Amino acid sequence: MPVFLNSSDSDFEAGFLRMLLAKREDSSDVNDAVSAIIADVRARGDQAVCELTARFDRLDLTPEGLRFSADEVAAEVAKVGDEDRAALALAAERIRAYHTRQMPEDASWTDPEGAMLGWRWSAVSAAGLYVPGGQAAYPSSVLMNAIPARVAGVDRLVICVPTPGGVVNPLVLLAAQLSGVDEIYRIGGAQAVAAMAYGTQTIAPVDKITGPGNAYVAAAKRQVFGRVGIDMIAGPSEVLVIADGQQNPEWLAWDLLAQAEHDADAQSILITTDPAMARAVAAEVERIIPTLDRAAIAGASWRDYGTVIVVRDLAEAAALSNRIAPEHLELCVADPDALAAQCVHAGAIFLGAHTPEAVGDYVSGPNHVLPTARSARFSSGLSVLDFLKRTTMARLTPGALAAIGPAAVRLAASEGLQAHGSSVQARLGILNERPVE
Ligand code: HSO
Ligand code: ZN
Repeated sequence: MPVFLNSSDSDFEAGFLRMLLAKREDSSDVNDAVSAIIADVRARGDQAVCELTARFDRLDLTPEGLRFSADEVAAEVAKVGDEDRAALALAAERIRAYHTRQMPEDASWTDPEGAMLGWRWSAVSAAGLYVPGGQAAYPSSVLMNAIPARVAGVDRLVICVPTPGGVVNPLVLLAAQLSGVDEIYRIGGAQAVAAMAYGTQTIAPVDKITGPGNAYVAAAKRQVFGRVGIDMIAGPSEVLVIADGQQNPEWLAWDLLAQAEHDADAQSILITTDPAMARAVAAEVERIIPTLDRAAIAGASWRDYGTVIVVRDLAEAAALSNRIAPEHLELCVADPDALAAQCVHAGAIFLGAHTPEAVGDYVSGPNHVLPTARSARFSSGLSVLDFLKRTTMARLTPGALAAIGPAAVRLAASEGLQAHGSSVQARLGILNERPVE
């Protein structure tokens, strides 16, 4: 049974906290197995990667066969029908347009002392994208990871996708092609993460690794962090739908189930000001579940983590939403803009009854890699910024050095760092011999 709460009940806070703090992921400890795999790939390179791929993916590869050749990619991509191709192309175009707008600007200015100051953005040189195999291989996620990297200006973009038993998803390869990926390797698991982080004889190392994966991939990303950058470690997906009494209950039920069908650990929450709406949506959810292809998954998610909360007004809904800090927030109310202004901790907000979250998963343009497990309190979804870094810049004129240098000399003395002081003082001494312009 999903949880039903009413904010007017005296035990509401206890029930809400139980829901909020429930742990949805059993964190299986795979750290030791993963460090052994990483050590093996570091020591033996391609040979280790090939052996691990034979063991875990039942696929015998030679080092030369690790990478998809251009002909192999072309042959797979040719299997994609026109409608799928057009849909993926539309998605790619919209995601590219959105992320292009995200590019930050360099800055520089001259302050009153004459110091030119600023910063400059530049892309990481090489990025590696992990794509899960099998059922979790989402072509849309390839676009969502690869396009921001390309837009940011990454020179070399690599994908690793396991192909258990040799089975490939042609749409994944098409998505890679549409995003401008340079190299695609048919490897997965911790061994793929290790190969991208440390490099092998045939796979050059990258600087940043992004993308979702199972417990082994997540543990491997954590372990190679520092050697390379990583994006977030994503947990099970969540949606919070806030609705007034004027919504179509069936639409809202579909929205809740769109999240639930991802994963038995996914969580769908409805907050509404109208008790009748709460009952109607819950009834629709129960009616639809048995009809779903993924009835078992969606049913388990709804049963274990589904939550329906009735509140007195939308201000209360916003306050609860800020405590939940949902990955996805749908505002199905008459004035979504006014409500959005109050909802400050959310990965992505979907405004109004005609903006289902599913449209954001694919084609609206913003990224669908978003902070889960309440991490929207302090972090954001994937963006071009994840593939950029900022270098600060300063250039002083002699006059500027004369104006601010003495304070540096003073601070260097107080920290007992003689050469620091002298490197400034030496310049100031020469300046003092002739008038500063
Ligand atoms: N809702 C998922 C992303 C996704 N949905 C991919 C469908 N395909 C996490 O934001
Ligand atoms: Zn989704």
